[in-house]
This record gives sequence, C-alpha cells and structure tokens, in this order.
Amino acid sequence: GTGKFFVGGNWKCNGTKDSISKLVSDLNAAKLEPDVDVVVAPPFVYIDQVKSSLADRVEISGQNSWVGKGGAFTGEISVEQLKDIGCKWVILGHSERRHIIGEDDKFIGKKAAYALNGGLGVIACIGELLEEREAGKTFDVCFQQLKAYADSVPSWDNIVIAYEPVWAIGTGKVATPQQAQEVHAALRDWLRKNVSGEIASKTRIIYGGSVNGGNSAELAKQEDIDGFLVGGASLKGPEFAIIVNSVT
Ligand code: G2H
Repeated sequence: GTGKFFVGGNWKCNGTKDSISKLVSDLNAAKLEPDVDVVVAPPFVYIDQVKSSLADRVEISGQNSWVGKGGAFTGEISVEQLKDIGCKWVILGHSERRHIIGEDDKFIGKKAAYALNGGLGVIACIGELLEEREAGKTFDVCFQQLKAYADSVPSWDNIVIAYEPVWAIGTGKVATPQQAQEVHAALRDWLRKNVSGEIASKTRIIYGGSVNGGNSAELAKQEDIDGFLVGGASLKGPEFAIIVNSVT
C-alpha cells in the first residue's frame, strides 16, 4: 500500500435522525486503529448532527457538491457550504451519480477542480459497468474517467481515487482481491505515465463495491489497495470498525 490507509463510509441516501444518532454512538464507542484515515459521508441534511456528535477523529465528507460558486441552483449544495459546516472531503463521480443522475466525465472533472480549489479533499470515483468488463474495456473506461480528472484538477495533493466496479456496488458481488489489485496496479501505472512518478506512488487508490467485515482483510493485503469506500456495511458501526481495522 501507499501512505496511510484510508477508509470512507458512504452512507448514501440512508438514515433518520434516530438511526444516525445510533450509528454515531457506535462509531464513538468503537476502537479505531490510529494509523488509518477515517471519513464518513452522511446525507447532507444530517451532516450538522454528525459533526456535532461524532468524535473529531473521524472526518466528514459530502456525497456530492455543486460545480461552481453557490447561487440560483435549486437543490444543490456548494463547496463553500460543505466547508462552512465542517466537511473536509467530498465524494465525486460516484457511479450512482454517473449512471442514475447522468453526470459525465467533463462535469465531474470540473466539480473536482472547483472542490480542490475550495479546499476540500476529493474522493474521486471511477469504475466500469459489467458490460464494459465483459467486453474487455475495463482499463479503457477507467483510464478515460481518470484522465477527465487529470485534465482538470489543479493538483493531486488532496485526491483519493476510489475504484468501484459498478457490477460490485451494492450487489454483494465483491471483486476478488486479484481483480481489484489488477485494476489498481494499472491505475497507478497510468498515473506514473501520465501525471508523475511521485503522484503515482503517493496517491491512495481505494476499492469500493460490497466491501464488508468478512472480505476487507484479504483485499487490504493487496499491494495497490490503500483503503476502501464502503456503502452498505458502513451503516453498521461495529462492522465499519472491523473494516477500518482490517489494515493491520
Ligand atoms: C460502492 C460502495 C460505496 P457498497 O458504491 O461507495 O457501496 O459497499 O454498498 O457496494
């Protein structure tokens, strides 16, 4: 692995004030390895609740942000607002936003640039669809999505890449450690050739897609897997803690 292990919990569009208060107290009670960066991404409306109740050891991320400065953009949340409410990170380019909402590479690249310039770290998601994998296009698709970030970001200092094969998301069908490692190594190689050797070796590449307390340790052993983005299993505090601690 590269640098400090990074584990993010993407709560997606789940939770109520009550369930989130339980999740936060479970996280506060859990013993988390000190040498892991831990981040959670609650739905926007609960960020303030989480920020004021969760131990500072866990950083907070938005699940999306607007592409520019705030204003007349009904329903959007700006980078400035995420910063104001205490977020350190934002998840961008998640497959649910690409494939359900219809965000494209260019728009996502612009969002990443705006968020980084505004002082947020970016969890930059990429990943192929099942039919793309079956057509042998996994690397092409992932490189194209990565290139869209590379073409627009001002710097790589605050970017974590999340490789999330779409066929593994929320399906219970996790990539094998070998399948994930193969893509992670190829992404690092792409960074080496197209950005720089230094960025390639220091940028964390995390895996997402049906990670749980039972499969995280094997995945974490792979050389180029530097952490996880966890959806479903991050809604359970004790299981999320197992994933965080699976690095050791
Ligand atoms: C992938 C992941 C978190 P899950 O989307 O971003 O979700 O772990 O539920 O597959």
